[in-house]
Amino acid sequence: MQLKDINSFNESYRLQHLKALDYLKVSRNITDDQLLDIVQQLKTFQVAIPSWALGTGGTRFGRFSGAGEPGDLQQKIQDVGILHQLNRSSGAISLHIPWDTLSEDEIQTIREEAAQYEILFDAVNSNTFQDQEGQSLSYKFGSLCHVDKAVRNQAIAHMKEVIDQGQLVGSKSLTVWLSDGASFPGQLDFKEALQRVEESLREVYDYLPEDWQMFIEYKPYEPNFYSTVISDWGTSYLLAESLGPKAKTLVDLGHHLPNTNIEQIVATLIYKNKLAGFHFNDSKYGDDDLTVGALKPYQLFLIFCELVKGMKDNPSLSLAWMIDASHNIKDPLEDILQSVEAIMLAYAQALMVDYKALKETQLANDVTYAQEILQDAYRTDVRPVVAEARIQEGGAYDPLQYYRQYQLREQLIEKRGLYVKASGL
Ligand code: LRH
Ligand code: MN
Ligand code: MN
Repeated sequence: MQLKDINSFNESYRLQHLKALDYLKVSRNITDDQLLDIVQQLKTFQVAIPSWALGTGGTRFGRFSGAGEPGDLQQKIQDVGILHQLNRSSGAISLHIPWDTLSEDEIQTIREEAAQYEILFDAVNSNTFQDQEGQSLSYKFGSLCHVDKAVRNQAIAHMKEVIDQGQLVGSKSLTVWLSDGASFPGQLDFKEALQRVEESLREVYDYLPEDWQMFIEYKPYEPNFYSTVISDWGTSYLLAESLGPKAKTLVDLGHHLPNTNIEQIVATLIYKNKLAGFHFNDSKYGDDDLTVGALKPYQLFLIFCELVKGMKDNPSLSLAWMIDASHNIKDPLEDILQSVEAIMLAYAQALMVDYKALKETQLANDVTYAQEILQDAYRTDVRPVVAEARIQEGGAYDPLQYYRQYQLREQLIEKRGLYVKASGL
Protein backbone atom coordinates (compact mmCIF):
# COMPACT_ATOMS: atom_id res chain seq x y z
CA MET A 1 0.00 0.00 0.00
CA GLN A 2 1.44 3.32 -1.06
CA LEU A 3 0.65 5.99 1.53
CA LYS A 4 -0.64 9.35 0.38
CA ASP A 5 -0.48 12.92 1.64
CA ILE A 6 2.30 12.44 4.20
CA ASN A 7 3.63 15.91 3.39
CA SER A 8 0.32 17.66 3.79
CA PHE A 9 -0.31 15.68 6.99
CA ASN A 10 3.06 16.94 8.29
CA GLU A 11 2.30 20.47 7.19
CA SER A 12 -0.51 20.74 9.71
CA TYR A 13 1.99 20.13 12.53
CA ARG A 14 4.75 22.37 11.14
CA LEU A 15 4.49 25.36 13.45
CA GLN A 16 4.10 23.33 16.60
CA HIS A 17 7.01 21.12 15.53
CA LEU A 18 9.39 24.01 14.81
CA LYS A 19 8.59 25.64 18.17
CA ALA A 20 9.26 22.38 20.00
CA LEU A 21 12.54 21.93 18.15
CA ASP A 22 13.60 25.46 19.05
CA TYR A 23 12.73 24.92 22.69
CA LEU A 24 14.83 21.76 22.70
CA LYS A 25 17.84 23.65 21.32
CA VAL A 26 17.50 26.46 23.83
CA SER A 27 16.80 24.26 26.84
CA ARG A 28 19.72 21.93 26.10
CA ASN A 29 21.92 24.75 24.93
CA ILE A 30 22.86 22.99 21.71
CA THR A 31 23.93 24.50 18.43
CA ASP A 32 22.33 23.90 15.05
CA ASP A 33 25.33 21.79 14.08
CA GLN A 34 25.01 19.61 17.13
CA LEU A 35 21.33 19.12 16.45
CA LEU A 36 22.04 18.30 12.84
CA ASP A 37 24.57 15.71 13.91
CA ILE A 38 22.01 13.96 16.13
CA VAL A 39 19.37 14.10 13.40
CA GLN A 40 21.87 12.59 10.98
CA GLN A 41 22.56 9.64 13.25
CA LEU A 42 18.87 9.03 13.85
CA LYS A 43 18.19 9.10 10.11
CA THR A 44 20.50 6.19 9.41
CA PHE A 45 19.19 4.00 12.22
CA GLN A 46 17.08 1.05 11.06
CA VAL A 47 15.31 -1.52 13.22
CA ALA A 48 14.27 -4.82 11.66
CA ILE A 49 10.72 -6.05 12.09
CA PRO A 50 10.22 -9.76 12.82
CA SER A 51 7.74 -11.36 10.49
CA TRP A 52 6.00 -12.99 13.47
CA ALA A 53 5.14 -9.67 15.11
CA LEU A 54 2.88 -8.58 12.27
CA GLY A 55 0.09 -10.88 13.39
CA THR A 56 -1.43 -10.98 16.83
CA GLY A 57 0.70 -13.11 19.12
CA GLY A 58 -0.78 -15.15 21.86
CA THR A 59 -0.19 -16.74 25.19
CA ARG A 60 -0.40 -20.39 26.09
CA PHE A 61 -3.97 -19.67 27.12
CA GLY A 62 -5.09 -18.60 23.71
CA ARG A 63 -4.80 -16.31 20.78
CA PHE A 64 -7.30 -13.62 19.98
CA SER A 65 -6.90 -13.10 16.30
CA GLY A 66 -6.83 -9.53 15.05
CA ALA A 67 -8.35 -8.29 11.85
CA GLY A 68 -6.85 -7.72 8.42
CA GLU A 69 -3.61 -9.42 9.42
CA PRO A 70 -1.15 -10.65 6.77
CA GLY A 71 -1.80 -14.16 5.52
CA ASP A 72 1.51 -14.74 3.76
CA LEU A 73 5.02 -13.38 3.43
CA GLN A 74 4.15 -10.97 0.66
CA GLN A 75 1.51 -9.37 2.86
CA LYS A 76 3.91 -9.29 5.80
CA ILE A 77 6.33 -7.33 3.64
CA GLN A 78 3.51 -4.98 2.67
CA ASP A 79 2.88 -4.37 6.37
CA VAL A 80 6.53 -3.56 6.97
CA GLY A 81 6.23 -1.30 3.92
CA ILE A 82 3.50 0.65 5.73
CA LEU A 83 5.62 0.94 8.87
CA HIS A 84 8.69 2.04 6.94
CA GLN A 85 6.81 4.69 4.96
CA LEU A 86 5.48 6.08 8.23
CA ASN A 87 8.61 6.09 10.37
CA ARG A 88 11.46 5.56 7.85
CA SER A 89 13.23 3.44 10.49
CA SER A 90 11.74 0.01 9.79
CA GLY A 91 13.62 -0.81 6.62
CA ALA A 92 14.22 -4.51 7.25
CA ILE A 93 12.31 -7.72 7.95
CA SER A 94 13.53 -10.78 9.82
CA LEU A 95 12.17 -14.11 8.60
CA HIS A 96 11.41 -17.18 10.68
CA ILE A 97 11.74 -20.50 8.90
CA PRO A 98 9.61 -22.57 8.33
CA TRP A 99 6.86 -20.03 9.07
CA ASP A 100 8.13 -17.95 6.15
CA THR A 101 9.50 -20.68 3.91
CA LEU A 102 9.94 -19.49 0.34
CA SER A 103 9.54 -21.58 -2.76
CA GLU A 104 11.89 -21.00 -5.71
CA ASP A 105 9.18 -19.39 -7.84
CA GLU A 106 8.17 -16.95 -5.09
CA ILE A 107 11.63 -15.45 -4.60
CA GLN A 108 11.42 -12.94 -7.41
CA THR A 109 8.03 -11.57 -6.27
CA ILE A 110 9.17 -11.38 -2.66
CA ARG A 111 12.39 -9.60 -3.52
CA GLU A 112 10.55 -7.14 -5.75
CA GLU A 113 7.93 -6.48 -3.11
CA ALA A 114 10.65 -5.74 -0.56
CA ALA A 115 12.66 -3.57 -2.96
CA GLN A 116 9.57 -1.51 -3.77
CA TYR A 117 9.40 -0.45 -0.12
CA GLU A 118 13.20 -0.28 0.36
CA ILE A 119 13.12 -3.21 2.76
CA LEU A 120 16.14 -5.41 3.36
CA PHE A 121 16.21 -8.93 4.77
CA ASP A 122 17.76 -9.09 8.21
CA ALA A 123 18.80 -12.21 10.12
CA VAL A 124 16.94 -15.43 9.36
CA ASN A 125 15.71 -17.40 12.37
CA SER A 126 15.65 -21.17 12.71
CA ASN A 127 12.91 -23.02 14.53
CA THR A 128 13.66 -26.22 16.37
CA PHE A 129 11.30 -25.47 19.24
CA GLN A 130 8.24 -26.88 17.47
CA ASP A 131 7.61 -30.04 15.51
CA GLN A 132 6.50 -29.29 11.98
CA GLU A 133 4.01 -31.29 9.98
CA GLY A 134 5.63 -34.27 8.30
CA GLN A 135 8.82 -34.00 10.36
CA SER A 136 10.17 -37.46 11.08
CA LEU A 137 11.77 -36.98 14.52
CA SER A 138 10.46 -34.94 17.44
CA TYR A 139 12.10 -32.06 19.31
CA LYS A 140 10.12 -32.85 22.44
CA PHE A 141 13.37 -33.61 24.29
CA GLY A 142 15.57 -31.09 22.56
CA SER A 143 17.13 -30.42 19.19
CA LEU A 144 20.86 -29.65 19.06
CA CYS A 145 21.28 -31.09 22.58
CA HIS A 146 19.24 -34.24 21.95
CA VAL A 147 20.74 -37.53 23.11
CA ASP A 148 19.95 -39.08 19.73
CA LYS A 149 22.37 -37.98 17.00
CA ALA A 150 19.63 -38.52 14.39
CA VAL A 151 17.53 -35.75 15.99
CA ARG A 152 20.57 -33.49 16.18
CA ASN A 153 21.26 -34.15 12.51
CA GLN A 154 17.70 -33.24 11.61
CA ALA A 155 18.05 -29.92 13.48
CA ILE A 156 21.44 -29.22 11.89
CA ALA A 157 19.99 -29.92 8.44
CA HIS A 158 17.13 -27.52 9.20
CA MET A 159 19.57 -24.76 10.17
CA LYS A 160 21.52 -25.29 6.96
CA GLU A 161 18.27 -24.98 5.02
CA VAL A 162 17.51 -21.74 6.84
CA ILE A 163 20.89 -20.40 5.70
CA ASP A 164 20.06 -21.48 2.12
CA GLN A 165 16.72 -19.67 2.34
CA GLY A 166 18.39 -16.59 3.75
CA GLN A 167 20.84 -16.54 0.87
CA LEU A 168 17.99 -16.44 -1.61
CA VAL A 169 16.79 -13.11 -0.19
CA GLY A 170 20.14 -11.57 0.71
CA SER A 171 20.27 -12.12 4.48
CA LYS A 172 23.70 -12.20 6.07
CA SER A 173 23.08 -13.84 9.42
CA LEU A 174 21.42 -16.77 11.14
CA THR A 175 19.89 -16.32 14.58
CA VAL A 176 19.75 -19.47 16.65
CA TRP A 177 17.48 -19.66 19.65
CA LEU A 178 17.10 -23.09 21.20
CA SER A 179 14.40 -24.10 23.63
CA ASP A 180 16.62 -27.08 24.55
CA GLY A 181 16.85 -27.70 28.25
CA ALA A 182 15.21 -29.59 31.09
CA SER A 183 12.06 -29.13 33.08
CA PHE A 184 13.16 -31.33 35.98
CA PRO A 185 16.38 -31.95 37.88
CA GLY A 186 18.08 -35.11 36.69
CA GLN A 187 16.49 -34.95 33.24
CA LEU A 188 19.64 -33.79 31.49
CA ASP A 189 23.37 -34.11 32.00
CA PHE A 190 24.32 -30.40 31.90
CA LYS A 191 27.85 -30.89 30.67
CA GLU A 192 27.03 -33.41 27.98
CA ALA A 193 24.04 -31.38 26.76
CA LEU A 194 26.22 -28.28 26.34
CA GLN A 195 28.90 -30.34 24.62
CA ARG A 196 26.35 -31.73 22.14
CA VAL A 197 25.03 -28.23 21.43
CA GLU A 198 28.56 -26.95 20.88
CA GLU A 199 29.40 -29.80 18.49
CA SER A 200 26.14 -29.38 16.58
CA LEU A 201 26.54 -25.61 16.30
CA ARG A 202 30.00 -26.15 14.90
CA GLU A 203 28.54 -28.14 12.01
CA VAL A 204 26.17 -25.24 11.30
CA TYR A 205 28.95 -22.68 11.75
CA ASP A 206 31.13 -24.51 9.22
CA TYR A 207 28.28 -24.23 6.72
CA LEU A 208 28.02 -20.44 7.04
CA PRO A 209 28.91 -18.57 3.84
CA GLU A 210 32.03 -16.42 4.01
CA ASP A 211 30.23 -13.13 4.73
CA TRP A 212 27.65 -14.56 7.15
CA GLN A 213 27.43 -14.43 10.94
CA MET A 214 25.76 -16.62 13.53
CA PHE A 215 23.85 -14.93 16.36
CA ILE A 216 23.40 -17.06 19.46
CA GLU A 217 20.44 -16.10 21.63
CA TYR A 218 20.21 -17.09 25.29
CA LYS A 219 17.24 -17.44 27.60
CA PRO A 220 17.12 -18.58 31.23
CA TYR A 221 13.84 -20.50 31.15
CA GLU A 222 10.69 -21.25 29.14
CA PRO A 223 9.51 -23.48 27.65
CA ASN A 224 11.84 -25.53 29.85
CA PHE A 225 11.42 -24.46 33.44
CA TYR A 226 14.35 -25.99 35.28
CA SER A 227 17.26 -25.23 32.97
CA THR A 228 18.06 -24.23 29.43
CA VAL A 229 21.26 -25.27 27.71
CA ILE A 230 22.08 -21.72 26.56
CA SER A 231 20.72 -19.99 29.62
CA ASP A 232 22.72 -16.80 29.88
CA TRP A 233 25.10 -14.46 28.08
CA GLY A 234 28.09 -16.29 29.54
CA THR A 235 27.07 -19.59 27.97
CA SER A 236 26.28 -17.90 24.67
CA TYR A 237 29.61 -16.10 24.82
CA LEU A 238 31.62 -19.23 25.46
CA LEU A 239 29.93 -20.96 22.53
CA ALA A 240 30.56 -17.95 20.29
CA GLU A 241 34.15 -17.80 21.44
CA SER A 242 34.74 -21.47 20.77
CA LEU A 243 33.05 -21.37 17.34
CA GLY A 244 34.97 -18.41 15.97
CA PRO A 245 34.75 -14.79 14.87
CA LYS A 246 31.53 -15.19 12.87
CA ALA A 247 29.61 -16.22 16.00
CA LYS A 248 28.31 -13.58 18.42
CA THR A 249 25.92 -13.21 21.32
CA LEU A 250 22.43 -11.84 20.73
CA VAL A 251 20.73 -10.01 23.60
CA ASP A 252 16.95 -10.35 23.80
CA LEU A 253 15.86 -7.90 26.51
CA GLY A 254 13.17 -10.29 27.76
CA HIS A 255 15.57 -13.17 28.24
CA HIS A 256 16.93 -12.23 31.65
CA LEU A 257 16.05 -13.02 35.20
CA PRO A 258 14.47 -10.04 37.01
CA ASN A 259 16.81 -7.14 37.80
CA THR A 260 19.69 -8.36 35.67
CA ASN A 261 21.96 -5.47 34.72
CA ILE A 262 21.56 -5.74 30.94
CA GLU A 263 23.53 -2.57 30.19
CA GLN A 264 26.55 -4.08 31.89
CA ILE A 265 26.24 -7.24 29.80
CA VAL A 266 26.09 -5.04 26.70
CA ALA A 267 29.26 -3.19 27.71
CA THR A 268 31.10 -6.45 28.39
CA LEU A 269 30.11 -7.94 25.04
CA ILE A 270 31.10 -4.77 23.18
CA TYR A 271 34.46 -4.83 24.97
CA LYS A 272 35.07 -8.38 23.74
CA ASN A 273 33.66 -7.65 20.26
CA LYS A 274 31.06 -10.37 20.74
CA LEU A 275 27.83 -8.39 20.70
CA ALA A 276 25.67 -9.44 17.75
CA GLY A 277 22.75 -7.16 18.40
CA PHE A 278 19.33 -7.05 20.02
CA HIS A 279 15.86 -8.35 20.19
CA PHE A 280 14.03 -5.38 21.70
CA ASN A 281 10.94 -5.79 23.84
CA ASP A 282 9.92 -5.03 27.41
CA SER A 283 8.73 -6.99 30.38
CA LYS A 284 7.81 -6.84 34.02
CA TYR A 285 8.18 -10.51 34.90
CA GLY A 286 9.97 -12.55 32.26
CA ASP A 287 9.82 -13.01 28.52
CA ASP A 288 6.63 -10.97 28.33
CA ASP A 289 7.32 -9.64 24.81
CA LEU A 290 5.62 -6.33 25.60
CA THR A 291 5.98 -3.12 23.60
CA VAL A 292 9.50 -1.69 23.86
CA GLY A 293 9.69 1.04 26.48
CA ALA A 294 6.33 0.13 28.00
CA LEU A 295 7.86 -0.56 31.41
CA LYS A 296 11.55 0.21 31.67
CA PRO A 297 12.44 3.12 29.41
CA TYR A 298 15.31 4.16 31.71
CA GLN A 299 16.92 0.75 31.33
CA LEU A 300 16.58 1.08 27.57
CA PHE A 301 18.25 4.48 27.71
CA LEU A 302 21.14 3.10 29.79
CA ILE A 303 21.60 0.30 27.27
CA PHE A 304 21.72 2.86 24.47
CA CYS A 305 24.31 4.88 26.38
CA GLU A 306 26.59 1.83 26.28
CA LEU A 307 25.87 1.44 22.58
CA VAL A 308 26.55 5.06 21.75
CA LYS A 309 29.83 4.90 23.68
CA GLY A 310 30.69 1.63 21.92
CA MET A 311 29.96 3.15 18.50
CA LYS A 312 31.99 6.27 19.32
CA ASP A 313 34.99 4.15 20.37
CA ASN A 314 34.63 1.86 17.39
CA PRO A 315 32.84 3.43 14.40
CA SER A 316 32.94 0.14 12.52
CA LEU A 317 30.87 -1.61 15.21
CA SER A 318 28.01 -3.12 13.28
CA LEU A 319 25.04 -4.45 15.23
CA ALA A 320 21.75 -6.10 14.36
CA TRP A 321 18.72 -4.24 15.69
CA MET A 322 15.45 -6.04 15.81
CA ILE A 323 12.15 -5.92 17.61
CA ASP A 324 10.94 -9.15 19.16
CA ALA A 325 7.64 -8.22 20.69
CA SER A 326 4.22 -9.52 19.93
CA HIS A 327 1.20 -9.61 22.13
CA ASN A 328 -2.36 -10.59 22.28
CA ILE A 329 -4.42 -7.46 22.51
CA LYS A 330 -3.07 -4.57 20.44
CA ASP A 331 -3.11 -3.91 16.72
CA PRO A 332 0.34 -5.32 15.81
CA LEU A 333 1.20 -2.41 13.51
CA GLU A 334 0.34 0.17 16.15
CA ASP A 335 2.34 -1.82 18.68
CA ILE A 336 5.40 -1.87 16.42
CA LEU A 337 5.12 1.86 15.71
CA GLN A 338 5.21 2.43 19.47
CA SER A 339 8.18 0.08 19.87
CA VAL A 340 10.24 1.73 17.13
CA GLU A 341 9.44 5.15 18.57
CA ALA A 342 10.61 4.03 22.04
CA ILE A 343 13.88 2.77 20.54
CA MET A 344 14.46 6.01 18.65
CA LEU A 345 13.74 8.09 21.75
CA ALA A 346 16.18 6.07 23.87
CA TYR A 347 18.80 6.41 21.14
CA ALA A 348 18.22 10.17 20.84
CA GLN A 349 18.47 10.60 24.62
CA ALA A 350 21.69 8.61 24.66
CA LEU A 351 23.03 10.86 21.90
CA MET A 352 22.30 13.87 24.16
CA VAL A 353 24.65 12.64 26.89
CA ASP A 354 27.86 14.59 27.35
CA TYR A 355 30.23 11.59 27.51
CA LYS A 356 33.28 13.78 28.00
CA ALA A 357 31.77 15.36 31.08
CA LEU A 358 30.63 11.94 32.26
CA LYS A 359 34.18 10.61 31.99
CA GLU A 360 35.43 13.56 34.04
CA THR A 361 32.94 12.84 36.81
CA GLN A 362 34.03 9.21 36.79
CA LEU A 363 37.72 10.11 37.05
CA ALA A 364 36.91 12.51 39.89
CA ASN A 365 34.65 9.96 41.60
CA ASP A 366 31.87 12.52 41.47
CA VAL A 367 29.03 10.09 41.81
CA THR A 368 26.30 12.72 42.17
CA TYR A 369 27.20 14.50 38.96
CA ALA A 370 27.66 11.29 37.01
CA GLN A 371 24.08 10.45 37.86
CA GLU A 372 22.96 14.02 37.06
CA ILE A 373 24.50 13.92 33.59
CA LEU A 374 22.66 10.75 32.68
CA GLN A 375 19.36 11.79 34.18
CA ASP A 376 19.54 15.21 32.62
CA ALA A 377 19.70 13.63 29.17
CA TYR A 378 17.04 11.06 30.03
CA ARG A 379 14.65 13.75 31.24
CA THR A 380 14.94 15.72 28.00
CA ASP A 381 11.93 15.59 25.73
CA VAL A 382 13.64 14.40 22.54
CA ARG A 383 10.45 13.74 20.59
CA PRO A 384 10.98 16.79 18.34
CA VAL A 385 14.41 15.64 17.21
CA VAL A 386 13.15 12.13 16.43
CA ALA A 387 10.24 13.65 14.49
CA GLU A 388 12.63 15.93 12.63
CA ALA A 389 14.76 12.99 11.49
CA ARG A 390 11.63 11.17 10.35
CA ILE A 391 10.24 14.19 8.48
CA GLN A 392 13.54 14.81 6.71
CA GLU A 393 13.40 11.21 5.46
CA GLY A 394 9.85 11.62 4.16
CA GLY A 395 8.08 9.94 7.09
CA ALA A 396 5.11 11.14 9.10
CA TYR A 397 5.39 13.67 11.91
CA ASP A 398 3.23 11.38 14.04
CA PRO A 399 3.07 7.87 12.53
CA LEU A 400 0.44 6.53 14.90
CA GLN A 401 -1.84 9.50 14.34
CA TYR A 402 -1.49 9.12 10.57
CA TYR A 403 -2.22 5.38 10.86
CA ARG A 404 -5.50 6.09 12.64
CA GLN A 405 -6.51 9.19 10.71
CA TYR A 406 -6.02 7.49 7.33
CA GLN A 407 -7.68 4.32 8.63
CA LEU A 408 -4.91 2.02 7.49
CA ARG A 409 -6.15 -1.00 9.46
CA GLU A 410 -9.64 -0.52 8.03
CA GLN A 411 -8.14 -0.48 4.54
CA LEU A 412 -6.24 -3.69 5.26
CA ILE A 413 -9.41 -5.35 6.54
CA GLU A 414 -11.18 -4.36 3.36
CA LYS A 415 -8.42 -5.96 1.28
CA ARG A 416 -7.75 -9.07 3.37
CA GLY A 417 -10.90 -9.70 5.29
CA LEU A 418 -11.54 -9.75 9.00
CA TYR A 419 -9.86 -12.92 10.16
CA VAL A 420 -6.74 -14.29 8.57
CA LYS A 421 -4.56 -16.84 10.28
CA ALA A 422 -1.02 -15.69 9.74
CA SER A 423 1.70 -18.31 9.99
CA GLY A 424 3.74 -17.98 13.14
CA LEU A 425 3.22 -17.87 16.85
C1 LRH B 1 12.25 -16.93 22.08
C2 LRH B 1 12.26 -15.88 21.04
C3 LRH B 1 13.27 -16.10 19.94
C4 LRH B 1 12.41 -16.63 18.86
C5 LRH B 1 11.16 -15.83 18.99
C6 LRH B 1 9.97 -16.31 18.23
O1 LRH B 1 11.56 -16.56 23.23
O2 LRH B 1 12.47 -14.64 21.63
O3 LRH B 1 13.91 -14.96 19.51
O4 LRH B 1 12.89 -17.03 17.70
O5 LRH B 1 10.98 -15.87 20.39
MN1 MN C 1 14.10 -13.22 20.76
MN1 MN D 1 11.68 -14.39 23.60
